Amino acid sequence: MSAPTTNKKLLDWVAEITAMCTPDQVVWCDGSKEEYDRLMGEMVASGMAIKLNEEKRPNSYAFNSDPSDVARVENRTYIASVKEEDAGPTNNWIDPVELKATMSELYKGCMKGRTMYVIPFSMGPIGSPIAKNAIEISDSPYVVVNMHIMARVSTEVLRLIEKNDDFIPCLHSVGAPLEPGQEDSRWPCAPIEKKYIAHFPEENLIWSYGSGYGGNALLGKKCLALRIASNMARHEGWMAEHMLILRFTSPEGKKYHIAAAFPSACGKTNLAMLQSTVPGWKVETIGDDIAWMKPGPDGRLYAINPEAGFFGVAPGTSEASNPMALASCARDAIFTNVVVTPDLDVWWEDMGVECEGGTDWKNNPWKPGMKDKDGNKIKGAHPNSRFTARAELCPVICPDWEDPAGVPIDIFVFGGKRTSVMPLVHEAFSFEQGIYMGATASSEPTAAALDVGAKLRFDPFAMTPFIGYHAGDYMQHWFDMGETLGDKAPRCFYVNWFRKTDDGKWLWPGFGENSRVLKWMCDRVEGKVGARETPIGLMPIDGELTLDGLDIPASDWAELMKVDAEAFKATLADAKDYLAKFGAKLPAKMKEQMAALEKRLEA
Ligand code: GTP
Ligand code: SPV
Ligand code: MN
Repeated sequence: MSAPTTNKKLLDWVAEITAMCTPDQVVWCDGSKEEYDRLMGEMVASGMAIKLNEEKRPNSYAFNSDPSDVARVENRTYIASVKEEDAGPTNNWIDPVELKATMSELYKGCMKGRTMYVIPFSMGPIGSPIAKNAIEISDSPYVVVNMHIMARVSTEVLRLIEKNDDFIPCLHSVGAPLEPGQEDSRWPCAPIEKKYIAHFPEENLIWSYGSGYGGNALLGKKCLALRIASNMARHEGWMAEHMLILRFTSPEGKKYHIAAAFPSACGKTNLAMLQSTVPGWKVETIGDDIAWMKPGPDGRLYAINPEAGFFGVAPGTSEASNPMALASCARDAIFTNVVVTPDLDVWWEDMGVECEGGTDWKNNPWKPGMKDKDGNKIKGAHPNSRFTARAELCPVICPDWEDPAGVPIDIFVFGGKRTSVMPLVHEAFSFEQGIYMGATASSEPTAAALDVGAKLRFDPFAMTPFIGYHAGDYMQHWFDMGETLGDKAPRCFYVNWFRKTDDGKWLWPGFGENSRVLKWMCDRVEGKVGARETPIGLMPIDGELTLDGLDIPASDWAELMKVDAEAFKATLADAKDYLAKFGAKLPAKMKEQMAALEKRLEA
């Protein structure tokens, strides 16, 4: 196939990778429906994909990954900056020369027996000033079809590269060469010790080896749009954040734009599409995972969603919890690691419908209630099973979601999953205290990464696994952005939807009911409601966060609104320990905020 570009830089790079990886053939992708259908057809024929029931789930497919390759691998993810200190204490680091040598050895001949796809894509609307052009080279057809949905794959991108000679190179291989005659596995990948998700920030270069799953392999997402972009953003005066973006419109038609940072599998997709239970208020989705934000001509902060689809957590997604996500994957969708039912539809735990059984994510016959030999229930879908859905199919997608100018952010929300201590909502006294809240956010572990341990972890701005440089410099960048924005900076809040009673029940109904909390935030912005001062921040005055129609016992509400000074003193001590490893890079303003909080907790 002749190359559809004359750009020397691109041709040289593709030639270099071809020589290193020695694929059987090279295919330049164009992002067309024909290409999508052809690859899906090939994957159905090879047994990698299952075509779902055309009547129930038009144009949709299911995949099962290898049981070892089911989520991001943070222990195998590297920021290979030239200087170790530039990667900082939250990232794994290997000298870039050494890492390239190691990985080049692995890449040598790694695409033998496979096709190498060259995927031109844009993060952000093609050609818009904030968008980034990139090329992913991958030997996984599964990656190609997912990129079709998650990014803007198009030959238009090649034309732009032709003009401006600028693209971000992203190299990916599943790391499973095929000998002549060797039968391929359903989900080729390499063992964990050979997996590397590598970033070379000085070169804006991404090299990923050995995994075919999610953020490890769809390189536009976490690798480019967060790790590489966060590093570019810091030098260029903007922000790349792990945030959903939504528009919340009042009955009077006033629009508020909210960006919220919660760690992986802590509720971004759900909040981004929530069905408001506050009469007259409605949510429209702009993005569910990543926000790129830049000060606009009026001095406010404008956000775009660089992605084109949702790579959403399947389990727990139901008509009751997130009907808009279900509608988004009603057709044209890809499902990974869910149950496939005998009538060729999909199912997962807490989908809210009965399932008689089917084939589980490990490709075994499965029935609900089945137990393993130790008596533990066998899940049909993996906890990190995902749907890949086109954003434009979301019934509440905001009409302005692709506006290259973005939307002006009024409110930042930080949070995490805490079953104890952290109240339902509190507001920062100032933007700088808001930064402190974001920087010391903590969360209990989820299934979105394989290897984060079982304990509560600090997860600044939900960005721990995604900051492409030193986390101390990253915090300083937040303070610098605060200075730039001045009194136009968004108001900052901290929420926790995940408080539990001692016997393990949710204290707060969550999901659509979270709109009550968003409404309170907007009322605060408008100065319509007051607030109660507590040592940690400003909290709702009883009766001003509407609970009409909810059946929440007064004792539960008191628990949700409680500020336990002793518990917060303990958290502060933990935060101090955690931040100590930032050394001289810990911003002075963080220390000021810590001292002020300590004083308020003592008073
Ligand atoms: P990533 O895609 O990994 O970044 O995750 P995310 O932050 O988008 O998380 P998502 O919205 O997919 O939610 C993850 C899990 O949290 C799902 O199982 C949801 O059902 C559950 N969840 C989301 N919102 C709420 C809530 O308000 N209350 C409770 N109890 N659970 C929630
Ligand atoms: C996350 O883990 O935050 C995700 C899923 O959004 S992945 O694309 O695998 O990173
Ligand atoms: Mn995410």
